[in-house]
Amino acid sequence: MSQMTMTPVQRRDVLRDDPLAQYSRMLEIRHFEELVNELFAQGEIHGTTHLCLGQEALAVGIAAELPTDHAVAATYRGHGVALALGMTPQVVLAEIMGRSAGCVGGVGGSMHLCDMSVGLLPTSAIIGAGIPIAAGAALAYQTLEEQSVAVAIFGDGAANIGAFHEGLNLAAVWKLPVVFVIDNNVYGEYSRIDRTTPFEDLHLRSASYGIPGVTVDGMDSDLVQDTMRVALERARNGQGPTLIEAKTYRFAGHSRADTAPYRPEGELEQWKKRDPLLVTKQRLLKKGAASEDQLDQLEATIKEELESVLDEVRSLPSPNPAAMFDHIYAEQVSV
Ligand SMILES: Cc1ncc(C[n+]2csc(CCOP(=O)(O)OP(=O)(O)O)c2C)c(N)n1
Ligand SMILES: [Mg+2]
Repeated sequence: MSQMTMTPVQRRDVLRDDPLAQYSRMLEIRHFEELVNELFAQGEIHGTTHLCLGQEALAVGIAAELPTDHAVAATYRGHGVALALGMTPQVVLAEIMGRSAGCVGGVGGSMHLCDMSVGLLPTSAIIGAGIPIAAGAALAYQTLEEQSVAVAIFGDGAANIGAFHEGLNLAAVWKLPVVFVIDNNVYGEYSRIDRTTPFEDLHLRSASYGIPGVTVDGMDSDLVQDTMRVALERARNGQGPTLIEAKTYRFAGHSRADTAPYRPEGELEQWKKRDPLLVTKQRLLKKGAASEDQLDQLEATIKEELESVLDEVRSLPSPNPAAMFDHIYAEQVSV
């Protein structure tokens, strides 16, 4: 059965112990992002978008280990996390293309994805905002004595913002069941990390909060999954938060108009040698899980399926302009 016709919860469950399903989801994310990139270039999508090309293994490694009743706070670079957690390409693309069948009715767009059936809290464009929100979700779990754990996924740039300190400090003091994941993709907007941050090994910051800090190769979904397992176990045992730093790399620019001319020569090429799709494909071949032909066929099928998703989404209606005033709450104060 194709993953694209499954429900979000099924799409999540299928990842757990199935390396081929995980590879397939990584391919889906890669080609989904490439499709979105093309649609922007053709003027079929408006606004902006932030692609996660090259960061597929982090999203899938986290999703493979996390049950659906655990909350995740992610960012505007969130298409991959949303698809990995289980949201369907149909619903995510409909949101990005401004169709009313999108996850928030087509009025939110690329940066505002959400599906509580798989634990995805609304993604946010405010840097670091997800950190205290995840700590808050964890406080709710702790107070209600639930077994769930909250996860905040955010960038290296976010590790320089006040909310990072506040969220980690409070979570550490109250031993909240939360995992903080820094997606260290080397860049914050148009600046390389060495221009904005005194050192690049951001997991070392955990020492300031008295919590474990670990680093993981974010290009390898298996290693990400293993690291998540340990952090989740700790959180469930009442031992509090863990700071995970995943070393990744942003293959595209910051947002759609950015061609990233500021990268040092050869840096992108160097990282591409460790493309997460390549890492996983080589492992699958080595294990004999599939032949090269089968993996190529899988990739071709996913591309075709995404093309039909696009046809389907193109035919869907846009929301009525009045829909932008739905779900907005105001309190009138009389004087
Ligand atoms: C509070 C806040 N300050 C500044 C910005 C502008 N801004 C948008 S993206 C970004 C860079 C964030 O970099 P990082 O956290 O590394 O995430 P990445 O884009 O690499 O995923 C900045 C500063 C913002 N959106 N919110
Ligand atoms: Mg970054």
